[in-house]
Amino acid sequence: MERKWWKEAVVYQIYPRSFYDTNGDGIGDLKGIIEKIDYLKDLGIGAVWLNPIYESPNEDMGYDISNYQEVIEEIGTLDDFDLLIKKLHENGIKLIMDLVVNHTSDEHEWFVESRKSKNNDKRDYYIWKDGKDGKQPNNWASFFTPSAWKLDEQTGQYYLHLFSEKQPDLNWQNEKVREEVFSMIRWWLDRGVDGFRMDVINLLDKAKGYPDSDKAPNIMGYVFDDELFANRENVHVWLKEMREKAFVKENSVIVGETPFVTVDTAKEYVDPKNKEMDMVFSFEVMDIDSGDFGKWEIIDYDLKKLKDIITDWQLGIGEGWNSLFWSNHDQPRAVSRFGDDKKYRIKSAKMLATVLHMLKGTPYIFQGEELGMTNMPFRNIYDISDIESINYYYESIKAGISEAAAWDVILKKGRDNARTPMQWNDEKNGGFSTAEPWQRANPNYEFINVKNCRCDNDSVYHYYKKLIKMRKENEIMVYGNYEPKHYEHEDVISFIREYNDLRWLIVVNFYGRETKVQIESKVKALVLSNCGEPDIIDGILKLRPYDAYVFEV
Ligand code: TEU
Ligand code: CA
Repeated sequence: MERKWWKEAVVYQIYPRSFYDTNGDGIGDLKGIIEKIDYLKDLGIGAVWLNPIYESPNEDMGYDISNYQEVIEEIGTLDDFDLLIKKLHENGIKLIMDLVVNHTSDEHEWFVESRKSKNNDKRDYYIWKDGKDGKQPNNWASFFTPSAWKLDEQTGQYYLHLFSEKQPDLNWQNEKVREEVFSMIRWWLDRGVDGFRMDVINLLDKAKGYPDSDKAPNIMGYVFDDELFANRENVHVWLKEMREKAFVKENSVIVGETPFVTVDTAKEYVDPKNKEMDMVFSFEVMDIDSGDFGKWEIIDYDLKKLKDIITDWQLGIGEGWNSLFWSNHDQPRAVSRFGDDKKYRIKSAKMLATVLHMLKGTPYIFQGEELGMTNMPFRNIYDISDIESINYYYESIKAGISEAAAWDVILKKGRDNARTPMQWNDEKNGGFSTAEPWQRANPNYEFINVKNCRCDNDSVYHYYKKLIKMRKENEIMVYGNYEPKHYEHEDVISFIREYNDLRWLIVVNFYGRETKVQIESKVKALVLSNCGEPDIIDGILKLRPYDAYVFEV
């Protein structure tokens, strides 16, 4: 297995608007990240993934870019950016930017031009179609709105938007579009960027001729059929072209954000000999509790299903490499979703951290996860800024879902849960800003915050720090083989990592009830636990709620 910096590093995801505000406007900024580099350094992470900082009208919080080569004013300037890179590098931290090239903002000059007339020279930068029988060109649903098409009065044609109406999809069939994107990537790499996380990169190629889907429509009457817009043939062609023409800088990393991939489809993206991408984010774990209506329908699942997904990816990625994460800016807080954010908050957050760092792949920590930050007690829909949640709320009520039911899903799954301010201390707004923050801080900043965590050796923070340090000192955590264990056990996640002659056994109790496991191998030493010494009698390990152990066996 080839050694790479991005296999060895732990990546820390920063959502800049909510990280740290230095100029008192309630919005986190690049200067704020610079001020907190000591914090990142102390935590020990090797790379930062920065959510979009480009010029944007913020319809979708920066995922609607109106200028790829400028920093949005409220977050900073290109000078701040250059300084940030310089300081990160001085501290041995790499920078991965977030790039959104499946779509732009409708305020991007390309689209402003494109919509002007049918023969504008940028017309073909986007996907324009005539309507069918006075309706949309086809029955496709979008992620954020009922239909994926919007009629533009000016020319009487519809444009495709897989996300909001203010996020028109770029036409990747057009070679000029690809050249523009590649040269922009080279421009950022020249500035010192170490790689990109590429937003919905597997959606670039849409089904030829834009046919109707023959699958069943959703409650809004449209069809969300990923087969018609995800993982299609040309994505691979264009990714190869991109790697070759844009990623001219050696060792720069490409992490694809790829909804709807399975390990089989992912393999093709990350197999090193294909020269496409280095890692992808899979959402199979994130979708585990979602029903037919996507994330908006929450269903029960059992641990077996979670283990099946994890094991499929661990064993099936081949020569490729996995990304590991429990949460990001689109997901609820990890401890609230997969642990217990009340009685066992600290313990269960550490259990999740153990799994995250002990599996094979690169761990991604979402800001605040290392404190055990929780979901937000939003009061009502007026507390919500996220377009996805807001649109879902009104559209689903229109379609007959009760207000209470719609609100309940937003509380549990809404993206704003992840986007509340980072909790630095117990002062006003958790020390994030002296002004009213763009998103209200979670009131539990009074006790969940960086300051408290740092002076408490038993905190979630110190546990993360320890795991990150262990990764640097123990190659087994990076390059060791993975082998599932105790697979049929209903309460535990367990596996072996093996490297040369060394074997580590990981056993965690995923639930808040007691359980036990028969350990077959002889335990030589305790490597790590979130709960002190193990209770093993006659090979039987007793586990209290959320206990997590790593043994040398
Ligand atoms: O998300 C892509 C994506 O698939 C989302 O629909 C995701 O599954 C959803 O937000 C989960 O609720 C990326 C970005 O991460 C997201 O923030 C953007 O809104 C989206 O692309 C459009 O650019
Ligand atoms: Ca600010």
